[in-house]
Amino acid sequence: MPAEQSSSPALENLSEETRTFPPSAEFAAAAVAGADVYERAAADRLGFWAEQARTLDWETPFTTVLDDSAAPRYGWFTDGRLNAAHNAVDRHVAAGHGDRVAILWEGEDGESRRVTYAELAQEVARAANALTALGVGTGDRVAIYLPMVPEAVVALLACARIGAPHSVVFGGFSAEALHSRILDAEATLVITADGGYRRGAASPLKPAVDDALAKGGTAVEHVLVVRRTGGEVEWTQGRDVWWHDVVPQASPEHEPVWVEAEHPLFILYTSGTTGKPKGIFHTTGGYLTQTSFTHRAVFDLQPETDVYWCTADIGWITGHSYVVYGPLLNGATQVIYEGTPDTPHRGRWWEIVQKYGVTILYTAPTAIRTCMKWGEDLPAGFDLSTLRVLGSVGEPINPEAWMWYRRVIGGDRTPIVDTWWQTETGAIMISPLPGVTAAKPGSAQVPLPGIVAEVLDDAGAPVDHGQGGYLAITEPWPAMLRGIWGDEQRFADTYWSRFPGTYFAGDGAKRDADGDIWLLGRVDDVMNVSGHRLSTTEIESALVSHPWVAEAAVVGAADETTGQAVVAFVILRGGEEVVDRPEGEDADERVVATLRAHVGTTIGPIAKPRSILVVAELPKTRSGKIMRRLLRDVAENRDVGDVTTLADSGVMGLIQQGMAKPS
Ligand code: 6R9
Repeated sequence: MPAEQSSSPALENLSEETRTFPPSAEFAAAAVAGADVYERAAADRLGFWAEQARTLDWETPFTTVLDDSAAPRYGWFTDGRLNAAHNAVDRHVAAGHGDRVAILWEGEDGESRRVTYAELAQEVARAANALTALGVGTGDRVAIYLPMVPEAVVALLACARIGAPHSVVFGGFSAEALHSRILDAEATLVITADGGYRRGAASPLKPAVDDALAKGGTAVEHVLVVRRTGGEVEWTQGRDVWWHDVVPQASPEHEPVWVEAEHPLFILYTSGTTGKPKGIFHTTGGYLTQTSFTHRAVFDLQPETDVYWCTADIGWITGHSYVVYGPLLNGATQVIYEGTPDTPHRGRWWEIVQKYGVTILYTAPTAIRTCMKWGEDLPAGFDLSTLRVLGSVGEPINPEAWMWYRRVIGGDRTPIVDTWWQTETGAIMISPLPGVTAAKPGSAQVPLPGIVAEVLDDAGAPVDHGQGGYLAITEPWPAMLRGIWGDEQRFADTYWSRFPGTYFAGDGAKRDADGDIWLLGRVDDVMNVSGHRLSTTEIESALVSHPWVAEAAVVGAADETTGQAVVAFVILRGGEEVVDRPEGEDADERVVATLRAHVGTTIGPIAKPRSILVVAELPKTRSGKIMRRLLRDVAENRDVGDVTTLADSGVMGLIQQGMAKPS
């Protein structure tokens, strides 16, 4: 098993976990996923996916299910044609559900809006016409940099409606990160807002777009700006256009552009093991098939009665698949909340659950652990009795957090689905099914029907029960990534070379005595902070880009709340050429504050290290490789293990003394 896994939070409880929670008879009897679903999928896997695909509307029905002639660039439902926005919205209006509420939007400042499917259909059609008028054609890329407002959903669907792949950039990313993503995707339009509300204040977004475009080199012709906060914005005549000046005026009639199933739907950038983020790209037919099926089956969705709430931002894959596409494809009613959980008070989420009668809640372990820290009195002050299914995503959920979630939020009655998947997989892959699976705290348990996953040893052989190894997906699946935008070789190298012909996810995993799968965290240099993927290399590059820094090493250290936290070790430059560096008593502290801020502006606030330690040397092997394993030991206050491979074994002593200093 990879050495990296020793610090995984899930490991500690692994051996003892024997608690299981079988579904109640009542829940099981009404469950959306019937008890025979695994059997049916196993008996005819491709037939099962074809059946799921046929729950969508196809302008041209498909006859091919899987095309593996160009593996690993697999194709699904290749000769069919469809449109994502038509399936997510218009179809429900045509079926007589136009009055059903699609979005219950809650602004952080207390403003709220309700959008029905009929209204959403009109908005999307108008926005699609407006995009076309701004020169966006089928196949052109559109960058989206928006807060969590209904227009974000409209923007994604308007792009999908005209077959223009969207590339959403999380609003917490910096101008520099936005610039590199706009360049890589060669986007011609950016959709943004003046700002959004976060932590009780208006937080501007438009200046980052202005700064990104000022860096030059982009193909952007227009910036479409939603007014949310009413804050002052700089305006570039001829380039910038207000949303409210062009969308409401556009015609609500729009014929969707029917695209081939393999037409690109979106690009979404995610951290890889090198500094350069990867543009993961997804296509239409397979992605929609699996997001709609999983959203239905994993959350036991009853569209007529459920009120669903996924707390993810649209800037992440969870927001794409389980705020935009999955729920809307299924005609669900969902809550979208703009702000932070502690504004204006720490009970805000539970107040929202009570206000809207939320029945299904999907969130991340880091949020659950934060609520645990705030205490159970807070949720106890609200009526949470409508909740009937709870979901978790983004990182391993330790059994204690799982138990707390079930007991305090779920009233000791709700099933919990711990869903494992990735930006690359597009949709949920491993998860219990509520009403079918007896849940086990801390384990994602079993591949979904139609998915084939294995835990492999170093040689690529499946491990025995009770053993650990690497998680691999051994058969293609409909929502799989189709590549890394503009870099076919990196696609092949990153995912298909560790075990030739098999998808390697980058996660360590273990099978327990029952054969259930436990996820153990990344085995590469990718950290998982509050469920967000960050690359050690990318943050190291950001630190080294500061003129005071000579060298940097970054590790993900276990953190009670955020899962992992970024801890950086830096060596400062010496010599005369270093200007403006603080000196004297608290020099290190001031250096650290400057460097943290620098990472914030280079990548985004989420990447700011929890701590930065100024050191004289870094532990290196004789071949010059930084030994991050040792730094992680230090960051996690563990005894440093074997240091014999170090070029200079005295280095660790010095670093540990530095760490012990009060900061
Ligand atoms: C959906 C999403 C993917 C990485 C993945 C893994 C970790 C996600 C998990 C989980 C344990 C779960 N991960 N879900 N680990 N249990 N239920 O988070 O996508 O941002 O691409 O991250 O997150 O390490 O490889 P993404």
